[in-house]
Amino acid sequence: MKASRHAVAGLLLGLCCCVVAPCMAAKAATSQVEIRNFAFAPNTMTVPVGTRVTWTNRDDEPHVITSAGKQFATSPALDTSDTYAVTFSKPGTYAYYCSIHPMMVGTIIVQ
Ligand SMILES: [Cu+2]
Repeated sequence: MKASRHAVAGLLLGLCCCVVAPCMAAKAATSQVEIRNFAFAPNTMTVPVGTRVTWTNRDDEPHVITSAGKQFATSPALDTSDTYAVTFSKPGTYAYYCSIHPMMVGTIIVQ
């Protein structure tokens, strides 16, 4: 009985490794930027290549994520609690701003 229990436990562990590990390996890194009080937080962020960055608008005003160098597509106007995500697959420095409030600027450094 004891041996078979171990066998079952081993089987379950084996299953977990097979099922979970590839899933985790395939999952890209993610990072969050909050838009709060007319500012991006964090204002400058360094992430590894392949990271999916998600902006979330915590203000009551709409904001638009616009790439300063047209390196990624402009977001739609984000209402409160709306999100916009960009996956950065090439190294570089990605400056962006809010096209409604151009004094709102931020930078994603991908390396
Ligand atoms: Cu704005």
